[in-house]
Amino acid sequence: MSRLIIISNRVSAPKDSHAGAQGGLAVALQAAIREFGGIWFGWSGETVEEFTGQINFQRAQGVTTATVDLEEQDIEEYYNGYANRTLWPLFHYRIDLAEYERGFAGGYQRVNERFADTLRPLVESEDILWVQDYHMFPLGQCLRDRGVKNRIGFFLHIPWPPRRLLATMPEAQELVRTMFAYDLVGFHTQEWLDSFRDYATYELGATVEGDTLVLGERRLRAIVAPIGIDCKEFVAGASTAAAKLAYRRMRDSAVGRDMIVGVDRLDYSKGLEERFAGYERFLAEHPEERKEVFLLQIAPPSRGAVESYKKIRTALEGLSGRINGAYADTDWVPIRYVNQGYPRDVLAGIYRAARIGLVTPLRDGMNLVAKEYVAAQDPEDPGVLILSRFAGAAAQLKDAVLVNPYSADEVSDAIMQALRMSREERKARWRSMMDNVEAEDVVWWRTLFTDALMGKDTPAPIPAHNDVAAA
Ligand code: ADQ
Repeated sequence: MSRLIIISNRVSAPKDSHAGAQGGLAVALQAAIREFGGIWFGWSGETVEEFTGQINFQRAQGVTTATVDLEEQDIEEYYNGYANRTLWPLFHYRIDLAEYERGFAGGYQRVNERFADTLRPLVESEDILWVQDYHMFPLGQCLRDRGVKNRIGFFLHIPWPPRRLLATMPEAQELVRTMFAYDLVGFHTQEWLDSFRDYATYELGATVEGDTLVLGERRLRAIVAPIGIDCKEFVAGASTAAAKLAYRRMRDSAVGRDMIVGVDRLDYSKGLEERFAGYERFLAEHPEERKEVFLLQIAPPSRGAVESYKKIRTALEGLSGRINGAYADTDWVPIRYVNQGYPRDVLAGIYRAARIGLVTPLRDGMNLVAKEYVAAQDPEDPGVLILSRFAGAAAQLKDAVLVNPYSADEVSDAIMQALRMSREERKARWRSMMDNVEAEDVVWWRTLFTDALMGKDTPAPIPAHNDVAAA
C-alpha cells in the first residue's frame, strides 16, 4: 500500500496532553498518516546558523514527523517575507498591503528547493505526496526537477484571488505554471477554484477538460474540498468539565446579558476593525439594548514580526478603548477584548455560552471558528451564527445570518435580528448548519482529497461559469 507523505510549513506531532489541545486539522492529518503509514515533513520552527538539511525524525503515537531547521535569512525572506507579506495579503485581496520584493521571492524559491533536496531521499516509489498551503506552491515542481514521479497533490487553505489581482504579482505566471507539476489541486470553494482556472486559462492558455486543466504535457485535476472540523471531538469537548466550567463562568459574568463572541487570530483578514465598527453602530442605533449585550472578542496575536500585524494590534487596542470610553458605565463594559489563546474545550464552553457568534472576516479561505461555534451549541437553545458572506464557510452554512462585513449597518442589523430571533427559528437554522458540520467533517475532507489523489473517485466536472472554458 502507498505511504502518505504530508508536507507543510509547520508540523504538529501528536501530543499526550488532554483531548482537544490540538486543532482538528493536525489531528486529521496525523490520523491519515497513521492509516497509510508515512511521514509529516516541514520546518521545525527553529533557526540554525547555516542550513545543513539535517532531519530531525520523531515518532509519537504512530506518527513519524521529519523536520528541518532554517536559517534566519530563510525565515525573513520565505516566511515573514514572501509567505506573510506578499502571498497572504494578495490572496486575501489586499494588494495595498502586498509587498513585491525580489529578495522575498528568491528566498521563497530557495527554501522550497531546500525542502525538496531534503525530502527527496525519503520518497519511495509508491508514496503519494500531499503538499499543504501557500508556503509551498513551487515544491511540487522542485520535486519533479529532482526526478520525483509520484502522485503529488496540493491543497490551498486560503482563498485564490481574482485574476486581475493576482496579475499584480511579478512572479504570478511562473507560480501558477509550477502548479502544473501537481496531479491534483484542491480548494475550499468553487469560487476560489473558478479564479484559479480563470488565471490558468487566460494568462497561461491552459485548456479545460472536465475537472482537469491541461497545459502542454501536464494535466492538473482541480477539485473543491471544503475543510471541516473534527465535529465528534468538538462536541465531546463541549461537555468536559473544563468546558462546563468555562460556560458557567461566562454565564455568571454575563449577569443575564446576551454575550456576542468573536474568536480570531489577530489578522487584518478577519475584519476585526470593521466588526468593532458594526458593533458600535449597533450600540449607537439601539440605546435600549446597550446594557443588554456585550461583545467578547478573543484575538491571540500572530505574525508579530510583520509590520501590518503590529499596526492592526495597535488599531484594535485604540478602537476598543475608544468604544468602551464612549459607552461604558460603572456596571457595564461593551467590549471585552482579550489577546490570549485558550484550550479547545474552554473555547467550546465559551462558544456555548454566547447567544451570537460573530464571524465576519473580510476574506477567509474557510473559517473553522464558524463551524466550531455551531458544533458547540446546545441543540435545545442554540445561539445564532452571524457569518461573513466572504468566508468560504458561507458556501456551506447557508442558514447563518449572512452579512457583508464591510457594512456597519448590515452587521448592526444582523445583531438585532439575532437577538430577536425566536427559539424555533434558531433551532431550525442550527439544525441545518449542524447537519453540514457533522456530515462534511475533517475526516470527510481528508478522505475526499486522498481518494481523489489516488484516483479512486469521479467528482462531477467543474461547472462552466463563464466563457473562459470555451475560449
Ligand atoms: P486560520 O486563518 O487560522 O486558518 P480558522 O479557520 O478560523 O483560521 O482557524 C483558526 C483556528 O484557531 C480555530 O480552530 C480556532 O479555534 C483556533 N483559535 C483561534 N483563536 C483561538 C484562541 N484564542 N484560543 C485557542 N484557539 C484559537 C487558515 C485559513 C482558514 C481555514 C483554515 C483551515 O485562513 O480560512 O479555514 O486555515 O483550512
